[in-house]
Amino acid sequence: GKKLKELEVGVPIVYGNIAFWLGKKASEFHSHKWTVYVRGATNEDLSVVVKRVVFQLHSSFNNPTRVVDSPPFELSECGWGEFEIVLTLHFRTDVCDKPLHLYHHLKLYPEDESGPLSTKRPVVVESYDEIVFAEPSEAFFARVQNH
Ligand code: SLL
Repeated sequence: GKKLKELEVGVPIVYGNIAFWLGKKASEFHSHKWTVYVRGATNEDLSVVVKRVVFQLHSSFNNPTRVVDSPPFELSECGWGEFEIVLTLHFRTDVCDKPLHLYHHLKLYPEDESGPLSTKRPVVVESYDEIVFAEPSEAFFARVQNH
């Protein structure tokens, strides 16, 4: 399709994790419940650009490659350890053919200064970024404008 050569579209995103310690319900291998996610930084609907997010987990999980095909683009699990998660964003056909890899270090354990462990105070770690699409297709540009 036709491209709009002079333009670019920037999509602000936030990605990261929230983790709760399970307290009395904690067991050796399931001490925390966590969710890893990517979303629009000001809560815009990411499905305007993203069609699929693949979360690559540590090999100690069953089926460590998790595919999410609709928003919210997030994944929840129980575990005990921290590791790097690769989030691969696949874009809608008229947006971009090339997938984008984001790297997030899952954090479960709070820093020492933050006081005693609590099931009520989650650990949250987030990164902000902007995905910039140069020379957007007309169809894509029309869609973001109408959104
Ligand atoms: C570590 N390098 O040694 C890391 C690996 C792996 C965490 C952490 C699996 C949970 C389950 C899980 O939490 N793996 O077995 O269901 O700290």
